[in-house]
Amino acid sequence: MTGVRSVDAVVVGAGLSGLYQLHRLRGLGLTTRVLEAADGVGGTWYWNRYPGARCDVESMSYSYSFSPELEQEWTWSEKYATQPEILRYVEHVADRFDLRRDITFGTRVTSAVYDERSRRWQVDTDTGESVDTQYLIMATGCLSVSKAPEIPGADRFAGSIHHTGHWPHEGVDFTGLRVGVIGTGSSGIQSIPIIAAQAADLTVFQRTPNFSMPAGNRPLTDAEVAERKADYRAWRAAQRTSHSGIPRPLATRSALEVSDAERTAAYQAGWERGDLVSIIGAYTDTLLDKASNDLAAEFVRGKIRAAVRDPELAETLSPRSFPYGTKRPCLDSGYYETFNEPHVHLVDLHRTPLAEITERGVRTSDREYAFDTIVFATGFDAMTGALTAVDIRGRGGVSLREKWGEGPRTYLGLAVAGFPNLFTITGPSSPSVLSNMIVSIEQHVDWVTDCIAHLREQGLTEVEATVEAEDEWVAHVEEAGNATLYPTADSWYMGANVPGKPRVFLAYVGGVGVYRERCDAVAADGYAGFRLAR
Ligand code: FAD
Ligand code: N01
Repeated sequence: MTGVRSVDAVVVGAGLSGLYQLHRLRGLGLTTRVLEAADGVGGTWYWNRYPGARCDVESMSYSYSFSPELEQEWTWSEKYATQPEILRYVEHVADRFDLRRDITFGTRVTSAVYDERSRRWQVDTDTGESVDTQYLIMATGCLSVSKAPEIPGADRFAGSIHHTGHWPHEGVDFTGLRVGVIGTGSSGIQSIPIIAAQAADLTVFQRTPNFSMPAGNRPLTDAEVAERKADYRAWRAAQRTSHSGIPRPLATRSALEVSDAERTAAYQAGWERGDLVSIIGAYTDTLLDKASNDLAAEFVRGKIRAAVRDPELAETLSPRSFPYGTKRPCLDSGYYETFNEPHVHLVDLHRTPLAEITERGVRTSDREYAFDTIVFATGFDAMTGALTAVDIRGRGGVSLREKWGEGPRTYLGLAVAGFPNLFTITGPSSPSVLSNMIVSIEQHVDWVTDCIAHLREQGLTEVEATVEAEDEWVAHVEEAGNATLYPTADSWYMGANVPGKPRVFLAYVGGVGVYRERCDAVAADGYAGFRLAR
């Protein structure tokens, strides 16, 4: 469709964020249009269809809380649901709340320009459709712009190349093929055991080994589901005030205070529980104190040595270059054991770096490997990539890309000075990727909706973060991050995975409960740190 239409709000993205935002804005009576590049809803769960893709926050917690009816109706089948099940859930939500009629699919937003006179955004797309809107809400995702390995030659490879972040809908059959996988983050670690089970020969190219633990995935029992459903409201309330959006008793002691036997037992219990924060959260200082962290890291390295028969291979798979948890830990199903298979090979890119993709396969500094198929499990331009991919221009025609040239600057990860009536859902410098994201998504969407309701009630037309509030928030986020071990790792949290990206800690470590209190206080104080105009 071409031509310009006028609405109260444009939401970019129809993942978990965009769908809930649409639902809430409809509730306010705003005319809203969602623009989505994909041909369907789901965002992450639409695009990441690689084998083994699952959530790593338990399904009964990684789901919307806004509708008690929805949470009673839907029944998750496994501790960690598969991508197809999560996508079915998101599609169910879209249908149940009749969301699709306000979504334009197959449409990528290319630019958004603020007109200071009319106080409205003009949003342009790659289909020629333009939309004129008062509010622009970027629900574009923290992990939605995939990145390839930075080597030449992908276009001359005679076989097929697939990126985990935009996997073919029809799936990929690896049976009998020679397969190369580049990347050992969560996507690589989830997919490698399944690819190995099909492929004739699998070579994994590892630049940095990662810490992973068994997910302990299993079907949920009827009794477990019933118990959680009976108590869901209290559980949701606990999620909202917790640190990571995953309620758990808080550790009270340092790992350095307890005996070796006690500490090993605590790590072992965490290992057996198989969740992302079970070892990190065992002691107060895992992410604060290198000596404490080393104990957790060594525990996991011991597990790798126990799982992998060849000691040299086990050592190559053992992370030593960053503290445990400062790159997102992974949950797996048989990852380390896969390397005991005779047809599975590991290439250490620190010893022999990648050079190029050739017509036949992959060349490292010492030899060429021939493949039928190559998988890029090489991750994303996280947190800022989807926002800077759009040419967003605020007051005075200033571009967001330029403003963020040395790293993102936001107020609360929700708003940007110089960009009135623009909101970012789980934007940079909010807890976002350090949390159970659906908890953070709902909190942001609720806050934005309440803010817009306030503006309308008060007859206000413009809301904009002040430079002072933004500066203060950026400094606070940096200071909080610097008190932890996170900045010591070359992680995507630090922008370190994308060459040339400024090295800035991209999330807020304060925790979702503390952060929510801060956002609520800002609203209660008449939107302190924002300039509101009539
Ligand atoms: P997304 O799901 O990324 O949706 C953004 C949408 O915006 C996409 O559909 C995209 O196509 C669209 N879009 C972007 N730019 C444009 C544009 N310019 N024009 C039009 N459309 C655009 N988090 C957890 O908390 N727990 C988990 O277990 C978990 N598992 C994950 C597994 C994988 C494989 C990945 C990649 C991420 C995972 N995450 C997890 C993080 C996950 O991204 C979030 O939990 C959540 O799904 C994000 O929802 P969203 O709507 O904010 O963003
Ligand atoms: O991406 P990653 P991902 N040459 O960036 C390597 C979420 N998620 O898609 O570590 C060689 O983690 C790179 O090496 P290095 C979750 O938040 C969740 O796996 O940079 N190698 C790394 O090994 C996760 O953290 C789940 O040295 C290159 C890998 O590719 C986030 O999404 C599942 C390279 C990329 O790992 C991203 O995960 C999947 C190059 N040029 C994703 N470039 C769950 O389990 C990159 N690499 C829920």
